[in-house]
Amino acid sequence: MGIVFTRLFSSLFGSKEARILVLGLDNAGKTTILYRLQMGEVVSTIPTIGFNVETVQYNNIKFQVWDLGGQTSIRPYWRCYFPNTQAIIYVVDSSDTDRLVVAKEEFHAILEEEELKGAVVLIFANKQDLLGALDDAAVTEALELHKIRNRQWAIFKTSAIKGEGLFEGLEWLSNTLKSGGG
Ligand SMILES: Nc1nc2c(ncn2[C@@H]2O[C@H](COP(=O)(O)OP(=O)(O)OP(=O)(O)O)[C@@H](O)[C@H]2O)c(=O)[nH]1
Ligand SMILES: [Mg+2]
Repeated sequence: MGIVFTRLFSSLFGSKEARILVLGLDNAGKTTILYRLQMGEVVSTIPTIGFNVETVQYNNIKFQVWDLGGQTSIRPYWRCYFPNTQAIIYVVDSSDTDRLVVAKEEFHAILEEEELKGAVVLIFANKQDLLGALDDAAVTEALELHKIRNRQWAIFKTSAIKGEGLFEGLEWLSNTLKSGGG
């Protein structure tokens, strides 16, 4: 009843809510991205043990953004957050070429998850400001994004430090979610 009412209310007033998970290996820049989106500032971060959650309003969508810790030992807990997720933002450190294989494996494991079947996927090729960072085409190749089936996805080059590319990604996400994806 509560949910039905909320949906009706949202559709009348044109605003929508979306639950977004931000995933990726440790040090990818997830927490930096969350606070850049939420406050428009670079905050100094420490590795996340557990999660941060903030609301980001954009384009008439209220994004509830869950930023989960990416260390190897805490990745198994990601799945506790999977139910009712409309979108995944998968963050890659584009300069960490040694770990792109691990990033790819974790990414494809996420895509296999039954509970995330309907979620749209936005990939951020982050840390573009660093020398030697791979561009979006190279990250697409490394993550084998061409293997994605039956799902809406997009990749954007970002620098959380410079604040570049993040809102372009949110723009895509809001348009995709409005048109029924997720
Ligand atoms: N140069 C550069 N550094 C970045 C960028 N984004 C994040 N960082 C830095 O990368 C480090 C890790 O960033 P976090 O946001 O804490 O990474 P995380 O993905 O949340 O890591 P976990 O919480 O351990 O999963 C910090 O020193 C950030 O300042 C970026 O776009 N460019
Ligand atoms: Mg973090």
